[in-house]
Amino acid sequence: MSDYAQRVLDDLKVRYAHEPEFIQAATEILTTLKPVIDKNAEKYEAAGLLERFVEPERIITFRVPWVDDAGKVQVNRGYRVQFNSAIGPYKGGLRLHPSVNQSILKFLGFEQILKNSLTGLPIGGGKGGSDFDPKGKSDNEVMRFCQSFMTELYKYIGADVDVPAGDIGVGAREVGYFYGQYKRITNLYEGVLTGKGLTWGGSLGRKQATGYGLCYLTRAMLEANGKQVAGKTVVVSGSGNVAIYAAEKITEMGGKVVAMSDSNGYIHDPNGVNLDVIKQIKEVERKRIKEYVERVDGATYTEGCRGIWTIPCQIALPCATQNELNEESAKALIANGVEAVGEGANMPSTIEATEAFQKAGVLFAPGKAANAGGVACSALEMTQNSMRLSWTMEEVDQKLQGIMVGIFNKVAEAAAEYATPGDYVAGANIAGFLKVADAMLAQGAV
Ligand code: NDP
Ligand code: 2IT
Repeated sequence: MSDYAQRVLDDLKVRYAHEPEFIQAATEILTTLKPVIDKNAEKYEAAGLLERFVEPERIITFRVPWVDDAGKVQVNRGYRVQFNSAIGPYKGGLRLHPSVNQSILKFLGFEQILKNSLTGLPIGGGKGGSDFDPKGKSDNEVMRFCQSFMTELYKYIGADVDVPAGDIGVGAREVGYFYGQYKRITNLYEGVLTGKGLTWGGSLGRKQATGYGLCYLTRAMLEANGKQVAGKTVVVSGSGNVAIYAAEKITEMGGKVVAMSDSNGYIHDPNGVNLDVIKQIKEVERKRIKEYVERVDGATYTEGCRGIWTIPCQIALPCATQNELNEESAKALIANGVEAVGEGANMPSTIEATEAFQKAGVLFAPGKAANAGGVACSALEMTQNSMRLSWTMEEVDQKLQGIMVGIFNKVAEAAAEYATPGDYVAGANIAGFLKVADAMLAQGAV
């Protein structure tokens, strides 16, 4: 690694030793940026560019009190990490999951800066959320939590300031409650959130965009390497928003999805997963994936998530959460002949797993490139809100396909120019970084 990047990373590791996910993301990013940092070391160092790049512009943390159905007051912690606004207003999702803390939101916000840059659209990087667990809560409890969360967050966001969206635990229902409360407090009907419902400013295609985009990019990667999706066996982890629409599109492309999971376990259906059943269980009934085997003959359920990676497949699409795929899982996939990995989740592969894939010659599309379709479509929603019109599904999908293929090309070119051809991890970090670095330098020491 360049001396400059190494020093910044060493310093970061001491200062934020208690933030392992953030350090993991920063280590991967700073290590792979070496060629561009070496090339511009003097200029970057004089401008304190990396020291600024790794430090969020602002972190807001706040108390979220809400009343449960029994009349008791509960308290959660709320956060918004406004990481970088060099190329546009802060943009990124809100996560509701008991594991949420500052380290996880800083890693997600940091990744988001580069991801948003790769889309080619004018959006900066941010992320937020709370350690609130929506599981097992009534609709009214979720609404009261969301209203309380927004009663604090509204002060810091706006259509041209910071535009949150969904992530784990936040879908159309939660975005609706957030939006209603924002509008009520500010009296503004503006595109302050994306992933809105179709009757109140949402974009067609946003629900599908992350999963579909993942498949468009994975297909582009396969084709650039003389391979194809059709006829391949596919394993998709997770069964949430990203996983469901990744499974839908990859099936449409001729792949056969044989396994999906949730945080309790995974189902294996050698006949090909029936997505209508998955959607009914997960989107409509909000139940556990093990229900699937009660409804579909020939499928089996196994407790625990990691075992899903022992199922033979040629395409693996991890779409659940960070670090869900470790070195042991990577080795199992490689031994079973995996050809391509497309990360639908953010940082689902550990650094060791990523290295194992790359060493074995597996085509590997990192999350910040592969799952950028969601935020790209969010930016299209922002555009439609500003123009006060809505595009058709076909228009949005066309644009999404163009953006994903464009991202793959940018990433492949940056890999070939600065790193190693086919190293899409380095390519994504470098291509994303150069645009942000340029903007930061032009805007002075801010
Ligand atoms: P959802 O909440 O819709 O689904 C999450 C899925 O992952 C569920 O199946 C969930 O299982 C599983 N999961 C969550 N946490 C864990 C865990 N700790 N261990 C095992 N499984 C877990 O979220 P999304 O589909 O929106 O998000 C999935 C991933 O994609 C995340 O990494 C997110 O950051 C990323 N992403 C999302 C985008 C979007 O537009 N929504 C855009 C880009 C990336 P269970 O139901 O049991 O909790
Ligand atoms: O990780 C992500 O890119 C998202 N959760 C989507 C963010 C967005 O603003 O649409």
